[in-house]
Amino acid sequence: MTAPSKTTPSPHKPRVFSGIQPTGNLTLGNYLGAIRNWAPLQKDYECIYCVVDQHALTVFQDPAGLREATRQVAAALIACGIDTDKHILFNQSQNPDHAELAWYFNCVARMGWLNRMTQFKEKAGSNKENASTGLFVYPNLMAADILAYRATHVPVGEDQKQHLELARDIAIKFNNDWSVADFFPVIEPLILGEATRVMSLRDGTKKMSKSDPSDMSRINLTDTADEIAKKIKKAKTDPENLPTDKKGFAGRPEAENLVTIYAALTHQTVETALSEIGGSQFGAFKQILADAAVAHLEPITTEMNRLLEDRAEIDRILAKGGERAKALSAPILKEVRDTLGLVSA
Ligand code: AQP
Repeated sequence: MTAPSKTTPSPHKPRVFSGIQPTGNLTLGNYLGAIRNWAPLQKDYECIYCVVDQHALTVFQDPAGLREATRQVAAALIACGIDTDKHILFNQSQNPDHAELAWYFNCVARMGWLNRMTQFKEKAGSNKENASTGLFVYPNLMAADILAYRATHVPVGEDQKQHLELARDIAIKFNNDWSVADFFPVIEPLILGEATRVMSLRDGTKKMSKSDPSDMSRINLTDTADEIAKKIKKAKTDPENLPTDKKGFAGRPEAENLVTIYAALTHQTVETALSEIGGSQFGAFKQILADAAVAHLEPITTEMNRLLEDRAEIDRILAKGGERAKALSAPILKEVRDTLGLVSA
């Protein structure tokens, strides 16, 4: 977890916001890096969780596939313990305040800031000219998602840290440019757990991603026990046995990734996991890892599938969440318009 800010206490009520894109099957990376940490935060914070379907549109989405993925992600979040009565779960497009605030932030953020975003470079690849402009300004919409609610804490995986720093810069510049100290809070990222950056099963130097063309690169929350076991069995490794301490991971990204996943799934640190499995051959370890992954994920998959039997109920939950989200953001957006000098009723 990143260290809490030592600056003056924020006048804003602690509020959690986080989002996830419905761009395919959720992966073990999404789960260990983000979703698993979301439910426990409900005890101490008011939480707003969002299926960010407008972010997904930054690359082409088949409409039927997008609708289905949105419901699947919502079902996964409920199966992972999000309480939709006490907290808010909705899909982004149900609250147009995000898109409106994102436009204002397009006018606050600087080209140089966005040009530095590594995720854009990775996703646009070598053909930047052909990337959508939405993909370029994605971090501004992400800042708007959070700041439309004046959320103070954002639980994410390591890969989103740079975008959150940009959201902080946008909040600070807005507050300074319009001389409205503390109008937007300075956001704290919450990067929690042992596996903050889960890597591909095929390449330990590449992030596990739901949009990776190879399904063998990731474990999906919808995978069956047999699929999980097969993917782990085929995961890339090296010829050595597992090291007995963390220093032994140098130059062995695949070994580090698999052990980190095992530690996270069994709720222990990498060091304690190594005291159990250090020195083992990959074949034996992979069997232990597959058993741990199946034991952990099977109840979630079963509950997700049960929830998906009633898609109309999922749609109702998302719509109700959207209404509650709008009720929170509407007065903040009104203040934003007034601050900017936009005439409104
Ligand atoms: N490999 C990962 N390890 C740890 N955390 C991860 N997250 C994503 N991948 C990993 C975290 O999951 C949350 C939701 O991510 P997202 O769907 O908004 O977008 P993303 O980060 O771009 O995730 P993907 O899976 O790679 O999606 P695609 O393929 O569509 O781009 C975030 O908190 C993220 O940090």
